[in-house]
Amino acid sequence: MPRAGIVTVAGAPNVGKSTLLNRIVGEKLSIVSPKPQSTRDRIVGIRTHADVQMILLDTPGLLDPEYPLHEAMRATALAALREADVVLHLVDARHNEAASLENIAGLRQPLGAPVVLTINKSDLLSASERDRLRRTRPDAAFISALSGAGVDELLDRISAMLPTSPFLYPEDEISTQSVRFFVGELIRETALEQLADELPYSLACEIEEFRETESPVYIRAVLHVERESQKRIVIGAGGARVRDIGREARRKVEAFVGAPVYLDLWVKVLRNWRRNESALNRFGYHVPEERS
Ligand SMILES: Nc1nc2c(ncn2[C@@H]2O[C@H](COP(=O)(O)OP(=O)(O)OP(=O)(O)O)[C@@H](O)[C@H]2O)c(=O)[nH]1
Ligand SMILES: [Mg+2]
Repeated sequence: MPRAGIVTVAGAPNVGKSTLLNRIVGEKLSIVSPKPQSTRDRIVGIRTHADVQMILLDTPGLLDPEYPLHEAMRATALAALREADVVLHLVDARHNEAASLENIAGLRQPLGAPVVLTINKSDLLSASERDRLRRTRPDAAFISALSGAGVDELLDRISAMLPTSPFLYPEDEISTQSVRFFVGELIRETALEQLADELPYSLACEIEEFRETESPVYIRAVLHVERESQKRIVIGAGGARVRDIGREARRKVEAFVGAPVYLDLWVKVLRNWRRNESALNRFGYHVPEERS
């Protein structure tokens, strides 16, 4: 009998959740950044292998909300936890995290799904540190999402935990999100790479137009920032920085859509959008009515 189900990857910011989703699906779907809070949405990745189909949900890192965007991110992560058949609680091998996922997520009730503690970035430990951690956490999975070490064993383990079920999606499907969504994420990722530390939280990318049937594919995108001073930084002297971001983002988008692309990239100020519910909704970030 085939197996199929939802595997939600959750944990603190920056522990490697998105890197793991990309590794498991075998495609660069979810954006990755050395800066925390890069993922803001639930990202769906599908892996069909032999008679097992996993629907992986990458989630925003769990943190105490400081403003409405954080509330939306947290609600998204909690909803993905509620949907899960299996939860991977990802932690960074270098952090001494004893807290349960229920604690980190501030859940009042235990999770319905089984939780596999997954210790990532184990490539950054020495052999002796790894052995010591293995002894203290005998039931944890040890992996490196970056190198792939331990990931096959982890997949075997979670496959056996999924319910018997027919496949939920066609075998060649790798996500349920639109190309347009991923294009916006790739542009935001590129901007994160090229900008200084104070900016990442203030960036949002909106795709205003996407003409897929044209050659080159025409995409008009806007990078929104929160203040005029940030706009000046993103544009750079004589427009140099936004041109660099656009050039690099176009390269990534072309690889993703498999066609030449004309990327028309703009920078605009949407004052304090992270705290503005209608702006958040416009970008697809939904603040829960009832705050948990
Ligand atoms: N050395 C090492 N680095 C890793 C590993 N996995 C992820 N990283 C790095 O850790 C950083 C964060 O990775 P992400 O995948 O963006 O982490 P995340 O948990 O999705 O982060 P948020 O979405 O911001 O919560 C990036 O610089 C990755 O390259 C790993 O196994 N080993
Ligand atoms: Mg992420």
